Amino acid sequence: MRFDVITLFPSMFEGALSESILKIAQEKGLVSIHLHNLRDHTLDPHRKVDDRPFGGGPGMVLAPDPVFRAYEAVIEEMGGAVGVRKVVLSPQGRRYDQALAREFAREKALLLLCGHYEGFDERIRLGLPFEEVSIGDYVLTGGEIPAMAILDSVIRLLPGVVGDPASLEEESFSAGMLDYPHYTRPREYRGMTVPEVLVSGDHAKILEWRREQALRRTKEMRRDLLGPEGQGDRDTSATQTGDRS
Ligand code: 9D3
Repeated sequence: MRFDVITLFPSMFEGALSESILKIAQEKGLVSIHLHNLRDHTLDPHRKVDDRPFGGGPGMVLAPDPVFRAYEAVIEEMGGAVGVRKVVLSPQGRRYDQALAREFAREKALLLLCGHYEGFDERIRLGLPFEEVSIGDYVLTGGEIPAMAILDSVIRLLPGVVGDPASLEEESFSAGMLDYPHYTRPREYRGMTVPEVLVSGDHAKILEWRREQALRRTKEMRRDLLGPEGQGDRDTSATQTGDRS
């Protein structure tokens, strides 16, 4: 899959892309990631990309011309707009979630546009075919970190990227639930012991325990994930958090 990112800060991506899974996915040739500096698409001799808002007010607005030019140049480099999902990172956007990550992972290519200002000139929204996506209701300084979150979550879903396909399978099986508790050696640590069932060798029992623990945690921390059916009776006695052995 091909990923293109238009940003004022391409170097913000370099660390994230040169480590771990994202690095290996590129080395394996499963993905290619192309960073484009918005400033390279200005005609202005001062390479200016923003300006003061008409009507007054705080902050600067991303001007339309650099964005239209960058969009046209990048789409041309990508061999045309067909099969390219075009996403602008914006606080006003549709909330990003795992379902949207799976949707993006089915595309041939993804073009991400990052802003780093109070806002985009409205003509960008009106004249270019981007869908707006937000990663949640908190204020960041720009779209770069959201774009990295999208790159990471989409790339790990691509076939061959995550070493053991069983982990993706287990993930889709347990979708909409929090994870069960994990333990590794030693069997006792600072007075806290590993639950007996996990070392029992009884795989049916282990499966049952994990399912029950995942449900308990989900009810405790994220009732919303269980949907309207899970909203009913609220059992507060089940709290296990912080308990020792
Ligand atoms: C005062 C109005 N603010 C909108 C909520 C202005 C504003 C704040 C932050 C305008 C741009 C930004 C920069 N943020 C993003 O570009 C952004 C973002 C975010 O801040 N949170 C979650 N997802 C995203 S996607 C892009």
